[in-house]
Amino acid sequence: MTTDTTAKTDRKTSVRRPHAWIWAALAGIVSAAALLAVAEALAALVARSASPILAVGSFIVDIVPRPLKELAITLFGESDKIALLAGVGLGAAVAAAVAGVLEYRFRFVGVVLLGIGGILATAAIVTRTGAGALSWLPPVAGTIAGVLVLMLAMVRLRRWVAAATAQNVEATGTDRRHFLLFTGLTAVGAVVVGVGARVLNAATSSVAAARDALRLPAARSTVTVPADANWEIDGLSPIITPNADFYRVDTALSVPNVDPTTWRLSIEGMVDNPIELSFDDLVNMGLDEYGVTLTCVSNEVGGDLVGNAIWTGLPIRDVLRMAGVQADADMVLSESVDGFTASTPLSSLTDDNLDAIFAVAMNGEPLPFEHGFPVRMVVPGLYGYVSATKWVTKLTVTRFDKDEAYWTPRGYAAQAPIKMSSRVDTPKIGTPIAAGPVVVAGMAWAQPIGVEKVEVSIDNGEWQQTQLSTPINAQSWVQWKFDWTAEAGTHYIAVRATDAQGNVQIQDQAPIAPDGSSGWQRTLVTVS
Ligand SMILES: Nc1nc2c(c(=O)[nH]1)N[C@H]1C(S)=C(S)[C@@H](COP(=O)(O)O)O[C@H]1N2
Ligand SMILES: [Mo]
Repeated sequence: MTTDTTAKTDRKTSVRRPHAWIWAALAGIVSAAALLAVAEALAALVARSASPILAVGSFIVDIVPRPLKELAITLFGESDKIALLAGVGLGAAVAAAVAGVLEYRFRFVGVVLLGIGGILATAAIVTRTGAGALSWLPPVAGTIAGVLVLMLAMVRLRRWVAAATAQNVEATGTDRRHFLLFTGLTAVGAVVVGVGARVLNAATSSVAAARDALRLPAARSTVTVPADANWEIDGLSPIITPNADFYRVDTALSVPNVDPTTWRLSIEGMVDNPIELSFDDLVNMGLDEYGVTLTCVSNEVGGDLVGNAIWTGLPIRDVLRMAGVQADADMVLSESVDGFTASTPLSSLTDDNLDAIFAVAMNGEPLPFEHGFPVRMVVPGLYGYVSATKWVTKLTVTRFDKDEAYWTPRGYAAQAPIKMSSRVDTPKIGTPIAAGPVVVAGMAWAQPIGVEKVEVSIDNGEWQQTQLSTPINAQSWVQWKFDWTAEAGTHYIAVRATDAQGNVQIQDQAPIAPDGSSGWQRTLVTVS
């Protein structure tokens, strides 16, 4: 009975003090959310590319050292971009929480921190290639909004704490409500406005309509895919990679939106007459089809960063000829709208026997946005990072000793021909197979020479010839298959290719950096 009374009295006179630090951290996060939401909303209205999260993410993409980038790709694979954006978001949330706590403890310190964050985001936005004249506006307005939210939230939090400290029951309740209502409504508003603006920004791109409406002149010549170029074998890659399955590798966090009606290609540098071409100028030079296998330098032996397509386009040498290339040039630096650059040997672009092209269509449809709409380069025999510039807008004719491309200072070779390779597609490692007849099959490529033969070796036994599908051309990969009688147990299947000049695929294992992986794939299969 006595204890009960005491408890009742206690409840009446003691007001619980809020966990001020937690609420301050939350206020910090809500302020950052307000900052981003206002910036996204203004970006959607006045400067589409001025998104703070994307700009900071892109800035990080450009500065992270190679080992970290490789680790990210190993860990997250093709989701590396989403992982990066999530990381940027998490980092921003933690920093904002710290700013909130500091603001509560030391007035204005959090505000200054938030302001610095806003200035950094503004810097990341205005320094990006293609930033418009108004691109500073969204992050600056966002920062002002964020600072206001933080200060207003702090006023309410301090009132709540003061009322609780004074043990004023009524005031504590009111002030708590005011704080929670303010931060809660701001948080909900920020999420609705921010997400809405980003979705709107992405969905209202008029470029999608422009791509749908695009009518390309018919190709003057087409690539004939031989009847037995493609075997349909379970697990074996098709000889033509559908666009939807084609690997994608680039540094772009948001896919560039390039309107073909305003797109221009300029040819400058060591040329007699610098020229500028519109999309119509380019396609009216005449289009033809070319079958070319594209390969990424980041492809490990046995990996899938490789694909084959029929590209519609025109030779780059025809455009270079119009500009008149000067004699002592030896490199072409191609640049995309988002600032990515590739250094391609001039000779690879001017060779009459090698069709380096500006491509405008991929497997019969205008280039997908992810693959470079409206125009990209495709150069047979060179890794993508030194040749296959997507969203290309500028070629600078120059010299290797004068200019360097995006990946060169980041640990990759300035020149990088594709290394011949072969891989096993089926059976897949880890998939148990039944004893008896088994079709072992895969892909091999040796651009631009062509694959002559592919051999397999079972359990380190002698090399045995496989059958090749009829090649589309020397620039395209081929399928190979081998009829194997599998006995129960675990087995190693090794594969190697030989090109039409008699060169055997390099056996020495090399990592992807600096100029592409090498080695013979050896896959382990379990037969039961
Ligand atoms: N603008 C731009 N073009 C680019 C890149 C890039 O990061 N930006 N990456 C290159 C690399 S490394 C490769 S392997 C190919 C991949 O082309 P895909 O994504 O169409 O397969 O594009 C090349 N072109
Ligand atoms: Mo690549």
